Amino acid sequence: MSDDVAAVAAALRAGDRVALARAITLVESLRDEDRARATALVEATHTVGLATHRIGISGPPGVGKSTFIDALGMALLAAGHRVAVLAIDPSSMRTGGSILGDKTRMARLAREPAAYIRPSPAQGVLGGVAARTAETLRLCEVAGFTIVIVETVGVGQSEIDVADVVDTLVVLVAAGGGDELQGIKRGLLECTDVVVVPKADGANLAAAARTRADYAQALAYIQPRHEGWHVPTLECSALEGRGLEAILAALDEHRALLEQTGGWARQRAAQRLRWTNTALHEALRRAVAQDPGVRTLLRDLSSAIEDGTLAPESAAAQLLAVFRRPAP
Ligand SMILES: Nc1nc2c(ncn2[C@@H]2O[C@H](COP(=O)(O)OP(=O)(O)O)[C@@H](O)[C@H]2O)c(=O)[nH]1
Ligand SMILES: [Mg+2]
Repeated sequence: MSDDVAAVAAALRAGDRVALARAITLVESLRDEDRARATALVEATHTVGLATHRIGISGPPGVGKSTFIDALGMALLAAGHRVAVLAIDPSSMRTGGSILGDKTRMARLAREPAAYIRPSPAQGVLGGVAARTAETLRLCEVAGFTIVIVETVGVGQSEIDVADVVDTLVVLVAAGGGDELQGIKRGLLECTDVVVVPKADGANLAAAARTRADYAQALAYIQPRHEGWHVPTLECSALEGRGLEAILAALDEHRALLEQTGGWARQRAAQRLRWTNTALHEALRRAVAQDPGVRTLLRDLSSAIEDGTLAPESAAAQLLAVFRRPAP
C-alpha cells in the first residue's frame, strides 16, 4: 500500500471530510492507473459491523427528492445522526446535469457540519449504480456517518439497482390526476419499502391524498420484499415540514422489523454477494477490453463483422478463445 493511500485511510477513519472526498474520487475513478490504489484503499478501510442505516430515495426528476432529503436530513441530524447523501444522477452524464441543482435544493443540509453531500455521476460502466455506490457508501460509513441516503433518479433500471445497495428503499411518487399508476412499474413497487407522496401542500393537497390512496390500494396486491412488512404510503410536504415524523417512524420501524426477523443481516449478506458478482463482471470486462490479443483480433475481424460475413456470435467466441489462451 502506498503512503498516500495509508494516510487517506487513517484520515478517513478519523472522520476527515477532505479525506472522504479524496477517497470517493479515487474509488469512482475510471482510470486504469487508479484501480490498484482504489483497491488498496478499499482493503485498508474494510470494516464490518458498523451500525448504519442505508436509505434509498428514488423517484422521477422533479418529484421533490432533493428537497425532501434536505428536510429529512435535518430531522435526522436533530435526532443525533450524522448524515451523508450520495446524489446519483444518470442524466448528469449526458447533460452535464442537475448536480448543482441538487446541492442548492439541499442548502440547509449542505451547511451542516454533521452532514456530507456528494453528487456522483452514474458512470457509464457495466454495473453502473450498484458497483461504485456500494463502495462510496461504505467509505461514508467508515468516516462516521450513521445514515447514508442515496438519491437516485428513477429511470429504467436504476431504482431497482439502488434497492441492491440500501436497507430501506423509499420511492417518491408525484401526486397526479389518477392515471399515473399505470406508469409505475410493478417491478419497482415490488422492491419499495416506503411510498411517499411529496409536495402535499397548497393546491396539491387533494391530489396528494388521492394518489396516496391509489397507491395504498395497488400495494395491497403486491408482495412486500420483506416478510412481515406492510409498505406504508405516506404524504409529506418538505416545504412546510409536514409528515416528516411519520416517515422517520416508518424508517425506524422498517429497520426494527428487519433486525427482529434477521432480514437485515440476510439482505446485507445477499447484497455483498451480488456486489462481488458485479465487481467480478466489471473486472472481467476491463481485462477483456485491455487484452492485447483480443484487441488485435477485434481489429482484424471488424470489417468481416461489419459487412456481415462473420456472425457476431462467432466473432465473440473467437475473441473469448484468444482471451482464454494460456500466457506464452
Ligand atoms: N410545493 C412544494 N414544492 C416542492 C416541495 N418539494 C420540492 N418542491 C419543488 O419541486 C421542484 C423539484 O424539487 P427537487 O427537490 O429538485 O426534485 P428532484 O428532481 O426530485 O430532486 C422544485 O421546484 C421544488 O421547489 C414541497 O414539499 N412542496
Ligand atoms: Mg434531485
